[in-house]
Amino acid sequence: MNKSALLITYPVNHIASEAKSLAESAGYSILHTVTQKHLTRSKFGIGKGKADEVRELVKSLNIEFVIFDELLKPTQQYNLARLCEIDIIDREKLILEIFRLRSNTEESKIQIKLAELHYEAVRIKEKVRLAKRGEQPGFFGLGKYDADVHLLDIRRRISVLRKKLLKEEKRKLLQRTSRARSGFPTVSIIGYTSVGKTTLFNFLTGESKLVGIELFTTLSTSSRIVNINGNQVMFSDTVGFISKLPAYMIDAFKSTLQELIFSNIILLVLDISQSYEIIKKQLSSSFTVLIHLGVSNAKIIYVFNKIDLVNLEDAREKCQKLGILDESNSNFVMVSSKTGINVRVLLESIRSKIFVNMMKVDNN
Ligand SMILES: Nc1nc2c(ncn2[C@@H]2O[C@H](COP(=O)(O)OP(=O)(O)OP(=O)(O)O)[C@@H](O)[C@H]2O)c(=O)[nH]1
Ligand SMILES: [Mg+2]
Repeated sequence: MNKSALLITYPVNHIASEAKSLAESAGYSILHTVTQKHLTRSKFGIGKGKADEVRELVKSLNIEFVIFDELLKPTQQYNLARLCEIDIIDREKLILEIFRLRSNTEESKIQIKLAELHYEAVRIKEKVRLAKRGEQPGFFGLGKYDADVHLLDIRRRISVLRKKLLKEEKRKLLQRTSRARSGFPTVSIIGYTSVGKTTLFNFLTGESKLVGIELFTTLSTSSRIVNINGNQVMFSDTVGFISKLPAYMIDAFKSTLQELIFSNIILLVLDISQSYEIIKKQLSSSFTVLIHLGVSNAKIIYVFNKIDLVNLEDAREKCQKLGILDESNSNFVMVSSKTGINVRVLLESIRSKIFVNMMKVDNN
């Protein structure tokens, strides 16, 4: 059974539709959407008048949750929750909920648990801070002593999980080292969630990994070896990106994403059937993560996927606007991972880029 929710988001189409997809991926049904230009006002995130309006809507539509498409400070979240008398799910919590639903490996389960504890710790620290100032006594029904004990417990759990994660990471590092020793060049498929990374991976490797219209279908990396004209190449499918992913969550998924640093080639996949604004935003989200990880631009091939859904003229125009269009450029390919259009061209770009990069290494 889906949980009924009211969505508070920005009055921008692509932002609102992403927020709606995120909410649906986490199992909510949006019964009503309220848009506001500013979602970072100090007391409730939105202004008092709007907050009162939301409170009335929640009552009259019998809504169970408010989804707030921004990162909220603990006090803002608390103030709005108290006003509306229901739970407020901010963007961070929403992403955490999806990740929890999807995590299916030991490593991703530990990572998500750590991220959740971090989220909780920040909120309890705020309770302690307010209690110390004599404000909000009994904040969320807890006294200062209870909050302190709870915080200690969370810190202890975080340290246990960090140790576990370190163990998992060491195991992965060993795997990676043995792979590196096997000497195969590696290609990582990355990009915004739902652009078709796994579909491309399946097409290239003959695998049948789960694909889906919902956001964050894939939550752990998988790798397979493919033969390109007699050359063995290792392909890895990865976790999708999203905008406004909190920095500590990028850290939590670092070991998954670390594959990227070791890759010879990065296929940065974009969905050409989306609007120019969306693609532009997705491109910059993906870049932020790559920069955070220290990946060099020379390794990137831009893959514009879902070309079967658009006409070529429109596709070219979008790429031109993005400043990426240069079809003689081997850094850029339009494909359909569903029908296989141009996948051969992509493979040839990969092969030649690996070769060129290897020559560069030899010459240095
Ligand atoms: N028409 C069309 N649909 C595609 C293409 N590639 C992927 N899709 C669809 O797009 C949706 C998302 O595909 P996935 O492969 O799961 O996307 P992903 O990038 O792996 O997504 P996450 O794992 O959530 O990050 C699915 O419904 C696919 O069937 C394509 O080339 N053409
Ligand atoms: Mg996937």
